[in-house]
Amino acid sequence: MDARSDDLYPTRLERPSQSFERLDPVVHSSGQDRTNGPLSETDLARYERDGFLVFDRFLDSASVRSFLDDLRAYESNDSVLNSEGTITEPGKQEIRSIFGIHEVSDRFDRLTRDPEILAMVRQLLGGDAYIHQSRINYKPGLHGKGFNWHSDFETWHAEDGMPRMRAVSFSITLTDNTPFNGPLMLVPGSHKQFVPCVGRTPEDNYQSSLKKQELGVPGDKALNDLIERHGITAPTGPAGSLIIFECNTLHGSNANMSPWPRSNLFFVYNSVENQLQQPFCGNKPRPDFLGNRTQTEALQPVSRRELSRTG
Ligand code: 6CS
Ligand code: FE
Repeated sequence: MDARSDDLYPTRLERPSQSFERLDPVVHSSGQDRTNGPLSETDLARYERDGFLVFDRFLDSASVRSFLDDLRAYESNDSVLNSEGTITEPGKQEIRSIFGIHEVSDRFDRLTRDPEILAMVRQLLGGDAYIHQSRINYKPGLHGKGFNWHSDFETWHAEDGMPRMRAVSFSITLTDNTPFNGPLMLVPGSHKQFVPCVGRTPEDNYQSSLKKQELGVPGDKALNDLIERHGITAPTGPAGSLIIFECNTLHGSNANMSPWPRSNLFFVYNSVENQLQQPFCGNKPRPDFLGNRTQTEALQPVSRRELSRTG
């Protein structure tokens, strides 16, 4: 397939290709827009350097408990269990992920429009944003499988047509993340390199990749080079912690061999100026629950009153 002239990050190639420096800024705001928000200049400089930030105890334990109660309810909710956005572990019935969770849960929808979170998003993306994708990764005890090393942007560029690196993931841990239950692992500084991946993307790749990702996984040499140079960080901490990671930061996680689940919420903000185009891999667009193309208006913060509403 000939590369498109508008494709700045060619990937899913027939043969290996050198990684190269990203063509987009990490923090897209400047001047007043950069300083005017909850993230300090130290936070922003650390995010630019590492490609992620970690804040313990972002959500209080009562809010975490409400989300966990919702999760437990979903496990016996047939319409959720039978939804296309609900992915089970390979060969098992345990839930691996529920995508589009901000459309299933009011509580979650309100969280995506939390005024403090949206103010951070404005500082990082340099303006208005919408939800590109949301999910809960359950990673149940003893049976939760891992996620191979990958850059989310590589997938969202190839399979969703996301043109530039101007998106960010917010992940909130709903269970303690320990060294034993498969915590998220990130390679600090890896966001600065785009690593083209090899392999043509089959149609409907997502029907297998969400269970076990084979494509969009960098080659061993690239992984070795990046991890030898930058190391691996696995933020562990109490439930309610917030991990903010840039769309191109290399990450993955091990299987959960402990009896304790590692359930995290993820919601991805994309700049309204970075709307999805035709997938660069040449396939038809993925469903909306993976790459939202229909509700792309700028998110407005919820009122404090609405935030405090329980239920
Ligand atoms: O394909 C995707 O969009 C999903 N896959 C992974 C492994 N991370 C990002 C996202 O949830
Ligand atoms: Fe990912």
